[in-house]
Amino acid sequence: MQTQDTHKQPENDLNGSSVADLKRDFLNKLFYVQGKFPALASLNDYYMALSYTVRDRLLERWINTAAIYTDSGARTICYLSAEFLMGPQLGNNLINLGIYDQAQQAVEELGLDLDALLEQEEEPGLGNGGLGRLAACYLDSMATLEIPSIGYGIRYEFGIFEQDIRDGWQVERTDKWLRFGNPWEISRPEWAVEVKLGGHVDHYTDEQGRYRVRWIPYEVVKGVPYDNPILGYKTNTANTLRLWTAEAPESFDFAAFNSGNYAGAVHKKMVSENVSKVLYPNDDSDRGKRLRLTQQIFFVSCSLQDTIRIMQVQDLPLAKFHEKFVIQLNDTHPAISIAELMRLLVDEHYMKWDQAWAITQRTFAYTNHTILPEALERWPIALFSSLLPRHMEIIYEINHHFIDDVRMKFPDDPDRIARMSLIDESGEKYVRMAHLACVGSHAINGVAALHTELLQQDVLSDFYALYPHKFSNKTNGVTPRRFVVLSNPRLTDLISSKIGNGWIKHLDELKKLEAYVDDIEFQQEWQDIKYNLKRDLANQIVKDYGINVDPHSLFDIQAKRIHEYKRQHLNVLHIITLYNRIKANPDIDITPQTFLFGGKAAPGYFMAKLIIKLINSVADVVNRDPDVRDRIKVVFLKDYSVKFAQHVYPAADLSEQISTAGKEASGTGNMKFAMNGALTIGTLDGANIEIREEVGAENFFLFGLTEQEVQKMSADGYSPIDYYHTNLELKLAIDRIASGFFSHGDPELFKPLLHTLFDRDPYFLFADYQAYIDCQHQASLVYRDLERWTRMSILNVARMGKFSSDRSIREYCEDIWHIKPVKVELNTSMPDNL
Ligand code: GFP
Repeated sequence: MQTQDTHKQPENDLNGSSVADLKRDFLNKLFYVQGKFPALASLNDYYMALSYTVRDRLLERWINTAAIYTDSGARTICYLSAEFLMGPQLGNNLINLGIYDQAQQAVEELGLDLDALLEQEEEPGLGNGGLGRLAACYLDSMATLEIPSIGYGIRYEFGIFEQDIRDGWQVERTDKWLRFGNPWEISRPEWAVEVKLGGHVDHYTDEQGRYRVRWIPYEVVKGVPYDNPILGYKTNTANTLRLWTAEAPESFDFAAFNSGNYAGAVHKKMVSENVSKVLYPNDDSDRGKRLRLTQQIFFVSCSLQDTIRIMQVQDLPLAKFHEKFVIQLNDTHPAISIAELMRLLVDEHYMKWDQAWAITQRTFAYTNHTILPEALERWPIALFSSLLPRHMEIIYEINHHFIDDVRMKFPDDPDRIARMSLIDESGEKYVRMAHLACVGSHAINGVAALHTELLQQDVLSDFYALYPHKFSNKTNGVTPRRFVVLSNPRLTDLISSKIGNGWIKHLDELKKLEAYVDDIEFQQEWQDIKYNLKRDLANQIVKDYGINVDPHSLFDIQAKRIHEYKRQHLNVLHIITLYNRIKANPDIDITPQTFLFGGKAAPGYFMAKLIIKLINSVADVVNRDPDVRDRIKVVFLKDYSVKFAQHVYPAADLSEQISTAGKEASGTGNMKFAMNGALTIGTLDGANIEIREEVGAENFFLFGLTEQEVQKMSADGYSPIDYYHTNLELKLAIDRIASGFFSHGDPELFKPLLHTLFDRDPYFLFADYQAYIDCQHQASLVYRDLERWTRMSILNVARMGKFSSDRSIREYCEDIWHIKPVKVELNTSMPDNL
């Protein structure tokens, strides 16, 4: 139960938010929107009725925010992202509106359970992982900080697949998140735009003798916007997330129908709608390249046309585009916008190239999220030219000017020019999207200090040499509203009872908790909360998997996308090592430990899928072996999602952040776990480094090679097999897998995984193995001293202030966007007449 104090209802409400008001409106929505009466109503009807009740209260703020932004012509940040992993909306909106308690009471008085209604929500899984969830956290912070912003993305009909586990393997199922409707969105067909694809380009002189360019497309797709309100916490600001759906300009071809071609009559509709049909999985870069590039130009073009429409509505000249808008590119997926804005300004609005280019560069800013070479997007020239012939010309032109600049600054350096060119000509020709993003933006940032340093020194070092002033670091953050207040109300209430609730908006205030770190009573309450959360998760696990786990055991959790660089298989090697120790000495004294995994593997990423199979195979053996006597348990939590994550972060004791140093750009799960009182076992990678700096080295379980050591080892010639031959426990663990012990005697099953480890071990598992085992051992010993562990846990939470996404957004506002908050008053009420 949330405290009244934490979630006080805001003033000036048009729609009352008393329990009686909410009950009345709820029944009203059930009747007049869902068209149901209680005897026929399903749980989903009740969820919809409550959502519409809440949405009315959002709309009032949304309309007022839009009115003020329109009147003031406020400078606005457009956050362009191919992914927004929003998570369920109802609970978050109740928290941000400050009516959680009233809603809970209202539905209880009607004989319903709020938790059951919250569970009913299908979450919009419009993202793969960290990148999309970061975008969602940033929207929350921008609204909370009263920053005028629009999120632009794609309304995928099918989001990230639902994950099932069959015989230990991942099986993907279509995510039909829209099947029962989405009460939060409002479609705006009147603002639909058209996007051209394919065809050819005409260069000609018009009647007045002016040089003009005309793109004659092969096809046109219509983009229809769906708006979602993004309410800030305890503020009147409600910004917009505008997601585009693809439609055919004409959905039915009468001529084809009349000639008896019934399939042909709807063919175009089908082809067009495919554009926003499905979210592409990460790490699956070879699939559907053409469709993926189409998705990118589709949402980018729709969004930029929309910004121009807004300029027109507000009567602003296009010459001031960069003053009105700053556009943040969330990785390279929207980087094509640089060429598209040029096209719109030059071809469609007849602006001179130089002026358009100056506006473009001043408008865009680019965030890089990875240095993994396979994730740096590039498009084959042939594909690019056939889909976007005009953009290809524009990119050549940009490149031409750019290369002149490089030549001027670095004369006689053809290698540098080849390295930096927007076109990769080393073999088959490609367009390099990261290069386009760097050239066309005025700011470039990484997402944690180490990552930015690596960008500057390595991946983008040539660009850093050319434009040092463009680079800065913006360490990621996460919203404490969703990931503490909503996910962990018990901890929220305990914290607020001691230090007030200012921390929810000013996370630095958590520091005040340090005064209670030695308070025995407070420690006890802290432990009780953690225990109860673990027990709740344990109950869920027994219900879902029939596996009993002991809430007293150390809950060790690794929850994130499955990837070799994230090293879930290193975690497995530790589990097997513990198992081997028990088998060798059944009475060995070990700390009972529960290992939980969650995460999806990209459907085309075989090795990641094999890792899931390995986890489940080891779980099968370990969980059943009577010698283990329940001292270790392993569970793979299927279909990890934002909704489920909200139950997982609060229940963790130990958070696994064990990527190979230098590979994880930042990580944000590491922050969510630590904010909920988990201690981290991790490498010096991404934001782990900064988390450790903040919480103190003594409150963090550090192990493993540093990034520089990894580099050196790689340069000197790393030989994983030597580790295998010299480390007995490692050998034993690997041999167990190789012998078929975990695969019903089949020695072939895990061979591809083992082969990679023996052969190259590109992520240095063998090199880090012993340090990880030792560090795990140390953590398990500390866990036995509950008071010490609790102190560390409290200090972790108390020192997490830096990792609020509010801090990240403030930095973006000050250093890159130059945007100030705009206060929204609730002045505009429903008109009496027109
Ligand atoms: C990527 C990076 C992470 C980073 C997020 C957000 O995540 O290290 O924290 O972006 O910046 F890999 P994924 O989208 O790849 O999960």
